[in-house]
Amino acid sequence: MIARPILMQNEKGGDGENANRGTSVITRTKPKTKKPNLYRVLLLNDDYTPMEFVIHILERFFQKDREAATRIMLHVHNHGVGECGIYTYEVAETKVSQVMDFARQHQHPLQCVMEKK
Ligand code: TYC
Repeated sequence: MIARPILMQNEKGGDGENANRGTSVITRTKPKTKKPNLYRVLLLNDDYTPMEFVIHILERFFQKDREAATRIMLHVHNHGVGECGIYTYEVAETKVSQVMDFARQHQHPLQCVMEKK
């Protein structure tokens, strides 16, 4: 880890009278930024939700074009589960709620879940 200077106090420079008198530089050993925890949002297969509805979900809530949406839907259909996207906790939670609410409104049993990466 690279120690980076973060604060320099009371350094005046110039004629030398005040330069660096009683001052110090402190450094941090940790980077200031932290990687956020990321979560996969997954769709689960079922026997009843229409393929076209799942494609619509992927376009509407996961910004997929028709080709990507169709590919993901078929992956879920053939393998039982598939990834819609990877997001921070709050975004993933919102996507899951939006999908579950929309599916319920249309009386489809589609299931959407999130899992920590
Ligand atoms: N298996 C469904 C069908 O044959 C299609 C489907 C795909 C359902 C993906 C859910 O997450 C899903 N109509």
